[in-house]
Amino acid sequence: STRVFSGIKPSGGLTLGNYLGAIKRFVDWQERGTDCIFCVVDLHAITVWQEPSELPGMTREVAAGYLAAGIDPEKSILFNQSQVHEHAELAWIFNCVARVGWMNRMTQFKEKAGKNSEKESLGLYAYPSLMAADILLYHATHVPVGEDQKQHVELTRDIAAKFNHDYGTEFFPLTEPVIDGPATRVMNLRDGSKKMSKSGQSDMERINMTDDADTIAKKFKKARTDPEPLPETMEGLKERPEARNLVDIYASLSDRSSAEVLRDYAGAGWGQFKPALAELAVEKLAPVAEEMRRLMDDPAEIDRTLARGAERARAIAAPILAKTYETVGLIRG
Ligand code: AQP
Repeated sequence: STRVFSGIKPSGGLTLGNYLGAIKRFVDWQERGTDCIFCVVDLHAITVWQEPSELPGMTREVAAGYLAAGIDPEKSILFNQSQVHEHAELAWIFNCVARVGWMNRMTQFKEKAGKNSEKESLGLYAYPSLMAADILLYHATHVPVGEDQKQHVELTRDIAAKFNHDYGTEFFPLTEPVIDGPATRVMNLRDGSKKMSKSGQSDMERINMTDDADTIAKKFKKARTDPEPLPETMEGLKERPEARNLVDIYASLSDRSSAEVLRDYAGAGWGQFKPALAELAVEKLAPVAEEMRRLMDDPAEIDRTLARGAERARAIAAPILAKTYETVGLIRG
């Protein structure tokens, strides 16, 4: 049967990319009645340095983002990864299944590490193996993610297949990445060749879910574009990454396709389109941001929600880890 798992790293404030590429789609899965597990993947966040005094606040902000956008902790399981120690344990088993050569092909590591990869943490390198554990610990069948995570979900399939093959079992499912909708790769507002990231250098590159109306308007106004007006068809957006990005964002926020948005705005200049986009973004994000602030005013309540979710998660995870250990031949007293 279908089970969805996905996660978000508390490595900074949530962006419009996380919202459109991930959270908004998670809510759709939940509303379709699917069995869903959503995680704040704090063990992933510490693959790069996180200030210990700031990490709890960022973890709560991601939890608040999920809740404010419509994840219902009664319908879905919502928790933070480090409270279910089975994630780290299964990741170790997968470190022994995955091959070094597989990790070497991961483009996200190459992008994050740049030329000086010797100075990166071993955790950053092994990140996809922990991600495979996150997913397979629940025998998840579908993982909705943004385009940037596709390669990692494919690696999860490779790890599952090799485990199954090596141990002569069909224990782990071959999970499907689900990458759909018009905003699977929201781009940086100042450089249409890079994706919008929480940890990108300048705040002007991204829309944060908690930005106020003036900030959102200012960021879209200053967003880089070309001088041409909007074309009539999608064909006309080819080779225009910045224009394409803003149209895709508009489409995703309004639950329409990019082609439909172009039908309304064909021939419009940026002086017309950008304010309309800012207004739409404020209309959609302001209520979510307000609810996030309300939730973050009561950190103890967020912590209780995460702890309850962790208990429910562990009830699924513990027997799957126990069976894995037994399969591998590890004695359990
Ligand atoms: N720009 C994006 N467009 C669409 N989807 C995106 N996602 C992230 N950025 C975009 C999706 O959000 C989910 C959570 O991502 P993550 O927090 O686990 O890690 P990430 O992909 O590395 O996100 P960031 O924002 O770029 O974080 P930093 O800067 O810390 O590395 C995933 O489903 C992801 O695809």
